[in-house]
Amino acid sequence: MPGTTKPAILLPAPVLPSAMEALDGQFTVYRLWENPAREALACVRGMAASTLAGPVGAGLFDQLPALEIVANFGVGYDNIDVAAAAARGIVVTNTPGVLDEEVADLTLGLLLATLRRLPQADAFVRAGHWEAGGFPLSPSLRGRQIGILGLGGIGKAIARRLEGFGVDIAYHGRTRQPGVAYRWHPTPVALAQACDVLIAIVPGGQATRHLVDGEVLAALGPQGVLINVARGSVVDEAALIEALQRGDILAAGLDVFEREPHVPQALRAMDNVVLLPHLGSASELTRRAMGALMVENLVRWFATGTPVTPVTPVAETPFG
Ligand code: NAP
Ligand code: 8YV
Repeated sequence: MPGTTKPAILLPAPVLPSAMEALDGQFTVYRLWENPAREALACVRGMAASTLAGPVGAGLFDQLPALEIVANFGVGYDNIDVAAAAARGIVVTNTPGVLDEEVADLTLGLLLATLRRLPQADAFVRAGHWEAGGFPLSPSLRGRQIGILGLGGIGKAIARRLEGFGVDIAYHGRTRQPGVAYRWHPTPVALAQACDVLIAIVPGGQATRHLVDGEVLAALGPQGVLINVARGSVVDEAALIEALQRGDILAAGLDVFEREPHVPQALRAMDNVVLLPHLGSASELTRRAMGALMVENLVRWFATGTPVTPVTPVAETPFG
């Protein structure tokens, strides 16, 4: 909503220093961890959220009667109850696009690391085992059929890279996309049946919870590799552990987990998985770009009433 005084915003948790600096320059910033007074919260009109800061929903909205906008640090916004926000006329924004290439780079790195067993090979050299003999031959990317579960901004950036690797690409989304040459499969199971690498890059939330379940993993088959760079909630982690233990699939590369930062001991003990601590967008360059877009959404909202990248409709008459 346009205004002349410095709007008050709330930070539930610390953000990137560059974003913090920008926010401090533009707004009166209340830091939740410094326990601001209830009267201060009553005048909060904006909020900077992130998956790292915990869920944002009705409970918090009830304490912030003047809230107009929640600007998320991240393209995924399953940390925010968008229905509760919309019901109150609160706009939610995210950071799409600026991280597509970075997350796609990481995904290809994770795929190759998983197939060619790069972390295991690194550990082998460090442990001095090379002196005693060569590292065992690995599985290969050659000749594989890749299934992308969620051919959105990031999925397409992954597919562009995979084209350069000369592998077959197919995808599943709720609808077949016009003008896309890759083969579409109507269900995750059908995609998994047609592929031996499945890359999950759909949004998180209830609609995609356990989209990759035991049935999908069984369909992927004993040479199958699962790469999850979406959200932990998208994969049934217990079913995945069983599938890996039974040899229903060959290996997995996981950037995200159901209860981050907790990673089940069963996964940590396995030799056929590569585990990353949610690194998809985590380069200095890309995190700065995400922070700048998050701040720009807040700035534009308060200056013009039109944020840059809203995920919920902007109300005609903003709340507050
Ligand atoms: P996007 O452009 O919105 O693309 C999402 C894709 O998922 C769309 O193609 C959509 O196709 C498909 N989809 C949505 N709901 C689906 C459902 N219920 N079943 C099947 N397909 C569904 O999003 P994006 O920018 O590519 O990001 C995707 C997600 O990646 C984010 O939401 C986030 O959770 C995750 N992510 C992870 C990291 C990381 O660090 N690991 C970094 C960035 C993003 P249809 O609409 O046709 O179904
Ligand atoms: C970040 C992400 O890890 O954009 C997303 O959806 O998962 C990642 O880029 C996350 O946003 C950090 O809060």
